[in-house]
Amino acid sequence: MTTCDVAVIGLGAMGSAALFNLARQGQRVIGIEQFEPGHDRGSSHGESRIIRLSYFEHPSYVPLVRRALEKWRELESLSGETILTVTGVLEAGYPGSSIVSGSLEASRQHGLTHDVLGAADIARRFPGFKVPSHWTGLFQPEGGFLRPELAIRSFVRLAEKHGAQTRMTTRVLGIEPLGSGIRVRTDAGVIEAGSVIVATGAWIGDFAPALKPHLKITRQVLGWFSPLEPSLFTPDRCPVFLLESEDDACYGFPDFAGTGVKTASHREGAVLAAAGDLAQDGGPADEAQIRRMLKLAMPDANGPLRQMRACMYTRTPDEDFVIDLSPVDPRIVLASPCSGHGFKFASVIGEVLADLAMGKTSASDISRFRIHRFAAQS
Ligand code: PYC
Repeated sequence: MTTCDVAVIGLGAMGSAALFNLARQGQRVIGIEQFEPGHDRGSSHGESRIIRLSYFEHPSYVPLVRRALEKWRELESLSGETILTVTGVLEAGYPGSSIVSGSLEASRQHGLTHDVLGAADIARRFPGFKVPSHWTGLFQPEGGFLRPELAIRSFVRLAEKHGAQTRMTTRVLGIEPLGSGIRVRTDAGVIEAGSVIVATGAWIGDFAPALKPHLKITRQVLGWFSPLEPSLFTPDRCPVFLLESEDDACYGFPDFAGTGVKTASHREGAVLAAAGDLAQDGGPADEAQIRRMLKLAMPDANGPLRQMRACMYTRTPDEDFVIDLSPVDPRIVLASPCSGHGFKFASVIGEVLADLAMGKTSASDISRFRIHRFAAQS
């Protein structure tokens, strides 16, 4: 049997970052991943993820995202890779848009740089956007996009450089608290760890049965479109965007890689019974739904479809994250149901998880993400 200080189950966004943070602090750490780092069967694939500071979901996320930004810059400097591209983020919507009002509130509370824009201002400043005349918007210059697959592979590579062991294409069959540690049974042998981080994304219910009834796994389809006017959608002219109409909320990215403008709905997709049910089966109904927002607000991006990809959100009832010690055993740290907006925080969540697994209190405020908030619903 192999022993270690910490075993990290799941080397996606959060797990790979935790592995790196533990290894660089000299912990004997083993990372276990059922596929390969940067795989396309979970929640962190598809070329790009948003980072934004004026956080419409709640102003209390702002300090966390500030720290995440610092940690992404650190990853870039240690890995020599370009992980973060600052394009600014444009949010626009109908008069009742909670994206625009929430973002404005977060900006004001935290003194973040932002511009409030009307529909005509938006068209002047970002000519790829022709939003309905009654919409308003907000531009935050500090946001942009991250490269998820590259980030995950960089974390794993740096962790291995610091001595982390990894077990790829290895399935965890069960975790069992013992007096001496936590036993992790895999299809390639048994590991005994002082503590365990479970960062398995949509698979977390398999390891935390009490959490499972509170989670919903949804299928979300991303589409890439060749713009009709390509010059309007390069990263220097087209920021990352979130758009909210009366019946949909979409997000997307400029064409930064010659692969097209990528966009998707943030609204709840079809519910999957299990994470393993995700298939790459985007079809005409998905395409039609994505195109509705392009037609409404970005007609010059509404060109030929290049590709569609499906990924998963693991949603909590309040759409906040779960980052906490397991109620079963405090040597088990649970993380990662991130309700579709978690990737940007992976760099700081990795730091938080490493602290929790080493029995420390995190310097970041994670009180919003406690498991006991679901107790009333049990
Ligand atoms: O992570 O900011 C985000 C996001 C917004 C919509 C989908 N993901």
